[in-house]
Amino acid sequence: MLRGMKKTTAIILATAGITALFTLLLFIYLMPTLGPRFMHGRMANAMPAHRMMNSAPAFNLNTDRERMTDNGLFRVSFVSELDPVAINQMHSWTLNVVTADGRAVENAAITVDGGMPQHGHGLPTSPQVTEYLGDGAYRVEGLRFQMGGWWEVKFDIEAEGQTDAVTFNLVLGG
Ligand SMILES: [Cu+2]
Repeated sequence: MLRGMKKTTAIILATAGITALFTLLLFIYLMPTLGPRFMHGRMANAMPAHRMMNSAPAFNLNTDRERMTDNGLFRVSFVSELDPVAINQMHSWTLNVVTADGRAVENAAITVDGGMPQHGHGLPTSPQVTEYLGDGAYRVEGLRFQMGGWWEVKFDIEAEGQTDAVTFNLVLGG
């Protein structure tokens, strides 16, 4: 009876130990994926690994400020009122939209989206195109980036009965 209980206890302890070990290993394994999503606010300036990820994307990003839209309909460029773009400052961009052959795109309906792909969060503000300035130029207000690292800013552009999108990459310090 006593020996039986000891054996049961030993089995329970062994099972608990192995479970704990596997949970720990799984946690360590998933940390690079889950960490930034749940803890990046606190970790942003504390963890060297996170800072490294922020400042040096592991692959070459296209950070051109003039790009073709995904389906090649429009050529889009932007000029930031705040240049170089710095964190924690609300500012505006001027977006220029022309057709593939260089003709100004008038009165397009443009929406703005974006975020940090490595952190799984979007923009902290809701930037809007507030004014058509003429000659294919649009005023984008309300841009702000709250931390350094890789940001995407996406524009959906609807004009002349067609829709296309363009994504700009920014790598911000800080
Ligand atoms: Cu972030």
